[in-house]
This record gives sequence, C-alpha cells and structure tokens, in this order.
Amino acid sequence: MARRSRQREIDEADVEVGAPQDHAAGPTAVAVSMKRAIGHMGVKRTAQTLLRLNQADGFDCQGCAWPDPSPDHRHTAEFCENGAKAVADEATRDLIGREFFAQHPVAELAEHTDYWLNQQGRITEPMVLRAGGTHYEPITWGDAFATIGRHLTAIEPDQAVFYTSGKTSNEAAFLYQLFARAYGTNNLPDCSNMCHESTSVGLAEVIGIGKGSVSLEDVHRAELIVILGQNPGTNHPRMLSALEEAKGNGARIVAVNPLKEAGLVRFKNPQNVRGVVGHGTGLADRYLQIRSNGDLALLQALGALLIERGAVDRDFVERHTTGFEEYAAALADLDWDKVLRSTGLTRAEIEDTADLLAASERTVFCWAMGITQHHNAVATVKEIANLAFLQGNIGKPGAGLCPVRGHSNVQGDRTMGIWERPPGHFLDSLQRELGFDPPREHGYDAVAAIRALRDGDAKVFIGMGGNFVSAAPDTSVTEEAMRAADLTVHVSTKLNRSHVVHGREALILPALGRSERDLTGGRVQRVSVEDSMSAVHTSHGPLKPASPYLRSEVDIVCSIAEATLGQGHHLPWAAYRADYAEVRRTIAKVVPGCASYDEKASQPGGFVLPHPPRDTRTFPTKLDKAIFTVSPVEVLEVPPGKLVLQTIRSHDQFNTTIYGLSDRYRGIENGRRVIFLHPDDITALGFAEGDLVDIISEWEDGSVRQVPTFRVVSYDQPRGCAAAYYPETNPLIALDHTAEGSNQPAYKSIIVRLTPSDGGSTGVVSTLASTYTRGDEAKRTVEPDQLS
Ligand SMILES: Nc1nc2c(c(=O)[nH]1)N[C@H]1C(S)=C(S)[C@@H](COP(=O)(O)OP(=O)(O)OC[C@H]3O[C@@H](n4cnc5c(=O)[nH]c(N)nc54)[C@H](O)[C@@H]3O)O[C@H]1N2
Ligand SMILES: Nc1nc2c(c(=O)[nH]1)N[C@H]1C(S)=C(S)[C@@H](COP(=O)(O)OP(=O)(O)OC[C@H]3O[C@@H](n4cnc5c(=O)[nH]c(N)nc54)[C@H](O)[C@@H]3O)O[C@H]1N2
Ligand code: SF4
Ligand SMILES: [Mo]
Repeated sequence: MARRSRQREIDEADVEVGAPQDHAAGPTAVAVSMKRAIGHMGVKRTAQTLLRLNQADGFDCQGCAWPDPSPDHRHTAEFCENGAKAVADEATRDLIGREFFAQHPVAELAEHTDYWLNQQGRITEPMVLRAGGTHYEPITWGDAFATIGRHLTAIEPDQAVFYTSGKTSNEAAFLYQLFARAYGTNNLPDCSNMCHESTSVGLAEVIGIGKGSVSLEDVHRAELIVILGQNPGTNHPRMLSALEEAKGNGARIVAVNPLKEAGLVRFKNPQNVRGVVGHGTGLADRYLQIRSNGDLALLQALGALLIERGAVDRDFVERHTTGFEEYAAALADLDWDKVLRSTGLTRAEIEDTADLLAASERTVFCWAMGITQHHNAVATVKEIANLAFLQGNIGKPGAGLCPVRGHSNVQGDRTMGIWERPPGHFLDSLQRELGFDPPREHGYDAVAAIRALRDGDAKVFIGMGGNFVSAAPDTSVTEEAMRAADLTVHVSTKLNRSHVVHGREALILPALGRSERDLTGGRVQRVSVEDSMSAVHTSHGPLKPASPYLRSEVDIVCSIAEATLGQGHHLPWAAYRADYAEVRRTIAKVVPGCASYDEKASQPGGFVLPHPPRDTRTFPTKLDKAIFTVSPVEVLEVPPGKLVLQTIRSHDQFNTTIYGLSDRYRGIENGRRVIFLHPDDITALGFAEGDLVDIISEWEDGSVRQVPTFRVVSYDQPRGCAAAYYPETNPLIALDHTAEGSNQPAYKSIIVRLTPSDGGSTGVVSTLASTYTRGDEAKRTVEPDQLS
C-alpha cells in the first residue's frame, strides 16, 4: 500500500459536506482501521499489534478508557476503529530525528497545525531548544536531565508545574507525583482538570468517591441506560458493543444530546453478520434533543415526576441517604416553565422518559463531556446522582453511575496521586511509608497553572505527555503563559504545538509508547493501568521501539528525580527504574485499595479496585450517607443574534492529535473549520449554508476573542445551539470561564456571534490565527507569522 505523504496541511477549500450517517461502525469502520493501520505500520506490524491489543497477555489500548470484557469473553479482534487509529499513529514507521529539526526552524513549525505536526512521525531522540535558539538540537539524555535539575534546584518548588496527560501508566504516575512531592510541591495539574473534574468533585461530595459505580456486566444487565452528553460512536466505540448486548437482553436506551449523533441511533457491529450485511441494532429508543446545558432541569423534572408517581425506592432512601426531604420539597416547587425553556423539550417527552424510568428496576446513567464542561457541571453531576438515589440505582446489579472517562489511564493517574488537591490520608500514607514530609498546601490545577505561568509565579513547566497548549482554553493567554516560562519540558511520542510554543529553553524527551517493548533495566517491564470501571491490569507492548534512544516514562521520572534531588536521595529511584515491580510494591503500601498490587494486577484480567457504594452500599461522605442535594435551575439565556457554541471532537482525532480529516458520521470530509447550526438559525442570522463566518466571543470583563473563517453547515440540533471542533475553537474560551466548584473549563457553553468572514480565505487556514482583545488593552491580532 502506498505510503502517505507527510507534507499535507489542511486546505479548507477542499472541505466536502454530505449527509450525516444514520448508524455507526459497519464494514467501513473495519476498512478504515485496516487502511490506516497498514498505511502507517505495514502489514507485519499491523498483525503484530492489532492481535495483541486488549488481550489478556497483550497491551492496553492507548485510546479511550472504556473497559475490556473479562478474559473469557474476549474476541480475537477486541478493538475498534479508533483503537486501531491510536495504535497506528503511535506505531507508525515515520520517524523524525535531528535532521528534521535542523531543516525546520521552530518559527516555521509554529505555523503548522497539530495535524501536520503529528504526521511527521515519532520523535526519536531528545532535543533541546537553547535560549535564543532558532532550531531544536540534539542533546544527550544526561545533559537533558542535568538541565532540568539545574532549573528545578534554582527555583522554589511551588514555582514548578508538573502536568500529566492521561496515558501515563500507574507506575510512571505514582513515581511522578512522588517526585513532585519529595521535591516539595502539589502542583500536579492533569488533563482530568479539563475532562471529568466536575464528576470527581460532584461524586466525591455525594457518594464519597469520585468514580463511577458500574461494571461492564452491569451495563449488559441494565433494563434502562440513559446516556447524557456523550458521543460513544466516536469516542468510546466499543461501548456500542456493550449497548448492543444490553439491547439483546431487552434494555431500553435514552440518549440525551443536542446533536443527532449517528453512534447513538444505530450500530452495525462489524463482528457479526447482522452488522456487516444487515441493518444492525437500533440503539436509542428515545432521543431527547436537549438544549445545551438543559440537563440539570431535565433531571430535576424527572425526579419530580418519579416522586409524584411514587416510583421511589423508599427502603434505599431511608437506609442509605440523607437530604431527601429538602430535595423533594424543592422539586415540589419545580418551575415547569423554566424546565421547558432550559431543556427545549416538550412536557410529553419528559413525561414519557419518566415512564421509562419508573418502569425500570435497573438503570445505568452514563455521561461524559456534554455534562462536565459547563459552568454548572458539578451541580448537574450531583443531579444525576439524585435521580439514581431516588430509585436505589446504585450498589445493585445492572444499575449505577457510569461517568465514561476519556484517556486510557486518566482514572488510574488520579488513583496514583496525580492531583493538585490530594486528600490528607494519601499524604499521611506517603509520609508514613516513605519517610518524608509531603507539602500540604494545594497546588495549581490546569487553569491556575496557566495564570501562574502568565503572571511569573511559575517558571518551569513539565508535561508528562499531552499537548497542554492546544488542549487548554484561551489559546492566546496559554501561549503567552508558556512563552513566559524559563523552561518547558515535554515527555512526548509525537510532535505537537506545545513543543513549538515554548519557554526560554525547551526540551523534548521522547518516550516509549504503550505498544513498544520496554526493556528498561535489562528486563521486560510491564506497566499497569485502570479503566473507567476501576479495573486494573497490566500491559506490555510487543513492538521493537521506534528508536533505540527512547526511554520509558518510568526511567525519565527516576532520572529527573536523581538529577534534582541528588544521587544520595533516600528514595530508591535506581531500584524503581531497574524493576517496576518495586514501584508496584510501594504502590501497595501507599495507595488505598492496592494491597498485593503487583500480584493482583499481574493475574489474568487483573483486579477491580474497591468502591464502597458499589460494593456494600456504604457512602464515605462527610455524613456517611449518600447525600441528596438541591441546586438551582438556571436557564442558559442566549441573547438575540447569538448562539451557544459547544466544542467537540470529530471522528478522526484523539483530542489535539488530528489523525485525518474525515468526520464521516456527521458528513464532513477533508476539512475541519466548520460550524454546525440549525438550518433556521442560518437563515435567521442572514447566512446561507456554505458561507464563511468568523466566530466571536465577548466577555463580561470587556475582552473579545475571535477565530476566523468557519464554514456554515446545517445540522440537526435545537435552535440557538451551535457546534464546532476542538482545538480550533479553543482561542474563544476565556480562561475564567470555568465550572463552579471544579474549575473545569466550560468548553461546551460559549456564547458567540458570527460575522461574515472578510478574510475570504478559502485556502489553508492555520489553526493558530486568532484575535484576542483584552478589555483593558488595545486590539491585538495574533497571526501565525508573529508567533515566534
Ligand atoms: N476517537 C476518539 N476517542 C476519544 C477522544 C477523542 O478525541 N477521539 N477523546 C477521549 C477523551 S479525553 C474524552 S474526555 C472522551 C470524550 O468523549 P465525549 O464526551 O463523547 O466527547 P465530545 O466530542 O466532547 O462530545 C460530547 C457530546 O456531548 C454532547 N453535548 C454537548 N453539550 C451538551 C449538553 O449541554 N447536554 C447534553 N446532554 N449533551 C451535550 C455533544 O453533542 C457530544 O455528543 O473521549 C475519549 N475518546
Ligand atoms: N475546546 C475543548 N478543549 C478541550 C476539550 C474539549 O472538549 N473542548 N477536552 C478536554 C479534555 S476532555 C482533555 S482530556 C484534554 C486533553 O489534553 P491532553 O491530554 O494534554 O492532550 P492530547 O491531545 O491527548 O495529547 C496528545 C499528545 O500526547 C503525546 N503522547 C501520546 N501518547 C503518549 C505516550 O504514550 N507517552 C507520552 N509521554 N506522550 C504521549 C503526544 O506527543 C501527543 O501529541 O483536552 C481538553 N480540551
Ligand atoms: S473503545 Fe476505546 S479502549 Fe476500546 S479499542 Fe476503542 S479506543 Fe481502544
Ligand atoms: Mo478527556
């Protein structure tokens, strides 16, 4: 098969808009997986990797956090199109080393999109950008670690920021937080701060643990599955197999989503005949096309109707909960007019959903970013919990709370202590077992880290994976913050924008990926991960590494620790590096629920971490009960002429890694700068389908943000709502626009207006061009050529 060109940029003039599809997967998904895999890896590596993916003795998919079936239920091909894309992207034979960086000045790289940067291939050796330098140059690992050590010992520990993305293994994550705390700071922001932080905060308050309460088996056995604010066909594709199985067992599904998403409508399972040649399985029995951010009102209305109909599990409520009286009293006064305005649904639709709930003995509630990325997200998460408590849908088979996590190990990283607000008992246990006094003050989360860097309060940024610059909100402000740092360090597999928007000095440290054999310390090392349902298991990659100079994340953390804390430091960094089982033995002593961690994680299928509400209906909250809460319904008012914009993923990206330009379920090919609108809004705003517009957001402090040249596309969604892809739209989101209580960026509700695009540029549009005007400053236009 022909090798792909690595020189493609996005030419938005090529965008094709077709009809959205009415189903997900089917044979196309298999064809796309194979084409991408073979194109990147060739036939042999494709066979070597895909057959080991998600197998009991293989490696864990580095895509999303959806769990694997138990070992005796696994198929030979236990992966989805996006898993195959994730593997192909990592295991690509395209490589970049010193010659590449010598040919391309950083200023030139900064003009490219994340799409182009990622295509260049795997980074093969450590690189440094010296102060005032124009190009990245090679550096030895030893000198790279010494550079980090020199910077970290020259500043106060709280002036350093240690970011983590969610692919990092439990072993590397545990050591990373251990190092940061031994060094002296809790500045451990992570991608979770931008992802399910609202879930973690909300659930911790009302059930006593910030994690979901279901197993895969529960999903299969549910009578009713409510899926709010999630697009599983693209982002958790194997969840569709679980939904199909549940349907086979008689389950009903209610989808709550402003956008009509193909993956919620119908699934053609490529692993069975019906999926390949038949119509597949219809998924959602009810599709509630809710107005953006109407979920809290919907959930309260459902609660009110259930109480009215007496569909309440009195025994559960009495034994296990507190606050029911206040909750019921508040709902008795529910303002239905507000509910209908907030949700945009009819009373009949809501009544009908209440009927389904009332009739179900076992309901699972699933949710993702459509819930967590709003200003009142914590309240909405707690409202989901209220509804579950009402019918006792927690801690019984076939029922429960199922926040579906994003990155493959984001939940594990948190379990291992990647958290800027660590609980006291975790720090006590570090202190007791490892003999040092960890800092107690809370550290910076992602948004606070940006402010600290911008304001000069932080000087060094270290990213364990991820692409912080593109993932964070308020791109111009984030870029300004990164440029103000003395040193930025990225432990990475592929090139991305965070490498080219850098501090005074910058390092790129190339790491082994999940698919690669890790022979650190001269032995085959395994790592462990935790999925969205708290199941932990080990993983080891089959492939020869992309380059002999790559190091594992564990090795990199241990080496940074030695270079910073000194060789004589009392923690056994060399022993941790030599044998990851040693790390697991330390995890066993420190992390709650991890006794005999090494043995349990290594057994086939691994083990499931304890979860008191799920296991025994005990709720370790401050009141020792599940807590009903009361939150105000607010209608997200959209002023005339404006829209509420949500920022979403296409079918061909993993977060800021843009694999390709096909969002085929939504009918978009070969381009990304589109804005989806209701057809009547297009007309009402004076535009026509296909027009080019600039998107503008205006904020209370007088600041204005703008991204140019998006093509208007009509899409089935409620009036007043709009959607466009991330990260192109991140420049629009003010840094302060975050969820109450979790400080998570409210990426899904941005009030915007559109103006005709004067640029008229239908050709290559850099993702970078954006305008940012501060309330207190003259208009400042940021163009790509001014960026370095
Ligand atoms: N292929 C692929 N897989 C991925 C990722 C990827 O980028 N690509 N990313 C991974 C990560 S880190 C994450 S966090 C997950 C994200 O998984 P998702 O949360 O499914 O991702 P989004 O694209 O943000 O989609 C959000 C969905 O919520 C809906 N929505 C938006 N606002 C509202 C609202 O107010 N109410 C309701 N009810 N719905 C709303 C949107 O229409 C959309 O369908 O996926 C993970 N898996
Ligand atoms: N507007 C908007 N913004 C959003 C969101 C949204 O919905 N809308 N979603 C938010 C969410 S949910 C999340 S989780 C964040 C994601 O934020 P991040 O996790 O920071 O971003 P990613 O794009 O997943 O990171 C990709 C980079 O990770 C590196 N990488 C990949 N694999 C490995 C590995 O195995 N090891 C190492 N060391 N590096 C690796 C590669 O260099 C790659 O370029 O974005 C957030 N930003
Ligand atoms: S559903 Fe997620 S974890 Fe499973 S194969 Fe697909 S991308 Fe990988
Ligand atoms: Mo995420």
